[in-house]
Amino acid sequence: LEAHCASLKVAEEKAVPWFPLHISDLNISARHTLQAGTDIDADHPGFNDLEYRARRNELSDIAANYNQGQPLPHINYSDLETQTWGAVYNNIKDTWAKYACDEFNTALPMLERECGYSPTNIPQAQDISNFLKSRTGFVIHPVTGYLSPRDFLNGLAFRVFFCTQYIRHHSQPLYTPEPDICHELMGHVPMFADQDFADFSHEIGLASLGVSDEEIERLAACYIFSVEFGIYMQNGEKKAFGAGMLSSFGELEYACSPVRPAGGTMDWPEYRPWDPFHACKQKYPVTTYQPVYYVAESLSHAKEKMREFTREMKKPFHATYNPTTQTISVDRAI
Ligand code: HBI
Ligand code: FE
Repeated sequence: LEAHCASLKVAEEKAVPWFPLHISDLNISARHTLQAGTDIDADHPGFNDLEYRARRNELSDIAANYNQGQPLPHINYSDLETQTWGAVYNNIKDTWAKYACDEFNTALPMLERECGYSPTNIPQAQDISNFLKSRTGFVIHPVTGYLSPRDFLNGLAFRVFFCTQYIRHHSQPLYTPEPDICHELMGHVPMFADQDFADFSHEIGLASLGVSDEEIERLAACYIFSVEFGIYMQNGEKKAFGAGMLSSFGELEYACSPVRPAGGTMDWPEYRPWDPFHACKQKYPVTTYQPVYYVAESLSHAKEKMREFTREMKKPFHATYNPTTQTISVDRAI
């Protein structure tokens, strides 16, 4: 611990931004929430619902008291919460069969079998974490809400997925202004069960440690156009691997359908070949469908391209992760 504190002190003196060195440091990252579950805005569908807000506070407290390595808190979801989950699940499941990538559709039946994924049950974080750990080494750490891009990406370096536990408001089951359990469990979790995807995410995480705010911004854009909105070509057809689409029936159809819905007014988005050097500068809206998607050739191709990008980033050091000791090592004094 002393050595750890000393190196952090040196890091501060040389103006390398703070970053976690041991997995337990993620307790600090997790508590840096930008938007805690408790401070939802006036335009949030649950803003005037006191019962909903009390529930959010309750789940926030549970996440805020969690420490890395402890058993994950079991949440007793109410019937209303489970119905909201079911509305999202039933709305999207047929579209997964059509437009989700193979890796997603391979993981889904395993999650149904081993973790209780179904329209009538919200799966528990501990079951998912055990499952992912055995497949790709990823584990779940509960958070109260949206983290800064830096804190969020830093977690990936330890193969930790910061995951919210609350659910969107029941009045608008197909809409959420923030990440919620439907987005995390339906969008992200199945992809973390794939080795190439897990390695891809880990790569972004390692590249995020100790870099400047400008580099974080570039990396976060790459993350958005891959982990959140990535597409790749599978046998000549567009398939989604991004969680933003995999948890939204509307955007999944919009981004991957080979035709526009009859009589609809939807324009085509623009499709560009996956190139992190380009995607890192691309702006993205947060409240509408994406006007631009980057399309990779495969997950391993997406990963190779990402590696070229992270190799050329301005980094204070090269970081590696030792899963046995759960520590980060850097290749020179900082
Ligand atoms: N925080 N809790 C949480 N969940 C996310 O999915 C998330 C985040 N912070 C940033 C983020 N995602 C990304 O959009 C990038 O900015 C890294
Ligand atoms: Fe997400």
